[in-house]
Amino acid sequence: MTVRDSAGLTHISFRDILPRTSTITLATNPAGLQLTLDGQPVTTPIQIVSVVGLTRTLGVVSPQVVGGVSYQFSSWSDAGAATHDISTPATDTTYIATFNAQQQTLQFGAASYSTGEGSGSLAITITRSQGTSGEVSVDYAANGGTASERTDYTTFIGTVRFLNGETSKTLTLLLTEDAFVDGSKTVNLILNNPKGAILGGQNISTVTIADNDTTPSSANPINETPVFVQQHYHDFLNRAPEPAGYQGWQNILTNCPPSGRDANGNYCDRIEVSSAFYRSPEFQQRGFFVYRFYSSSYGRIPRYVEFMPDMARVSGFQTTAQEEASKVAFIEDFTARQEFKNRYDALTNPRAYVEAMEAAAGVVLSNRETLIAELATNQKTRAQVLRAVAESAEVYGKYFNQAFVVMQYFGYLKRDPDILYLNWIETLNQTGDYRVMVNGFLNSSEYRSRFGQP
Ligand SMILES: [Ca+2]
Ligand SMILES: [Ca+2]
Repeated sequence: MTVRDSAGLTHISFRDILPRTSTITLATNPAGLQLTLDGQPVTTPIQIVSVVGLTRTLGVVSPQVVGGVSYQFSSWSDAGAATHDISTPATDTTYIATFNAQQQTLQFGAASYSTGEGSGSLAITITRSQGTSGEVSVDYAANGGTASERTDYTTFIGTVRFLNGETSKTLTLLLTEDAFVDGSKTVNLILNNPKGAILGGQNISTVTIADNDTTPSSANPINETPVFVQQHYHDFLNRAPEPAGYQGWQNILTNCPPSGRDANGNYCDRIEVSSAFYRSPEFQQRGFFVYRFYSSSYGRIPRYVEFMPDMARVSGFQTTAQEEASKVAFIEDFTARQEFKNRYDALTNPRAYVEAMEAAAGVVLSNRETLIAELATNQKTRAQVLRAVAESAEVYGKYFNQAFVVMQYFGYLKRDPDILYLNWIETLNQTGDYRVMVNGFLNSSEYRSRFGQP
């Protein structure tokens, strides 16, 4: 301040002006969410020293998404509106904004579906609401109803994943054409085990399949070429046929001479077409891919109930990138299962881990030392090493015939193998001739009775 006397002389003196202040603390419940102070975003908790009596504006960011969860503003501890002014109090004061977590919801797109037995397939929708950020997943399955998964539809079980931003996914219920006059059938679908989300109210759905047969018939639909080809897509690739492939296989069968061999002497009959589904790159890279994780980890065949949901994760219409992401997610799930953890979690030594898989699979890996070194130096994760073993030439070669036989049971008969499967493996290993085996399954009354009179 400056002091001036009557003669005009001045004296300048400095004094600190110390206003009265208090500390304002801003916090949220749950902790750590964003708020605004005087219109500027702040991350809580935060403390601000403010002059007593000064007006400050408290506000909220709502909704806000943290860790895939959407948070909605509920209330302030001083009962103010979402955005409201306060006069800085004389004493230190805490203001807490309470938010409600709004979980993402997964449910069926419809409470019921209806279709006809001859329609081949039915699209089932799963929707995501209350937010679309992050990756979430849910298991789905057919669970009861009057329809049978041997004669009316293809085993329907798996996990559906929503990537960041995806709001709906379509599953396909594959339908079986039969000759039975058995009226409408129902399939109850359920969702369970949601991850990163909760189930919506519509977590069950009922499918009604109308019969298309009115007169008992001794003709078996599997004798019809279109039905035969379609059923192979269902049973071996777990998907509906795409038009070009569907027509292509029908043409091969339609044009195949009675001898069963084409002009070049190559087989073109039902046995050959049927076996082509197992030998197809699509099956090899998907169905046989998941199969080999059981070979590599446990040296055992998968059970039907294990194999079908695993195969469903990687099958269907997927781009290369989607298929790769599905495979990575499958491996993550596989290695988190109790059987795998019981067997491998204790084997923290890289050599012990790799050699245990070698022993389980009963192979000698040509790249064993490389895998051990890559695991030891963190160039590969444990899951990636497992995948490398499953994709090794040794495991592929050793289990090709075994999986071929097992898939005869899974694909044609929709069940686990019986003890005879060992004989078939021995025959295949000795002769390399799959035609006798495929012929046997195709013409078995167990297979044919899925569709009509055997
Ligand atoms: Ca029918
Ligand atoms: Ca029918």
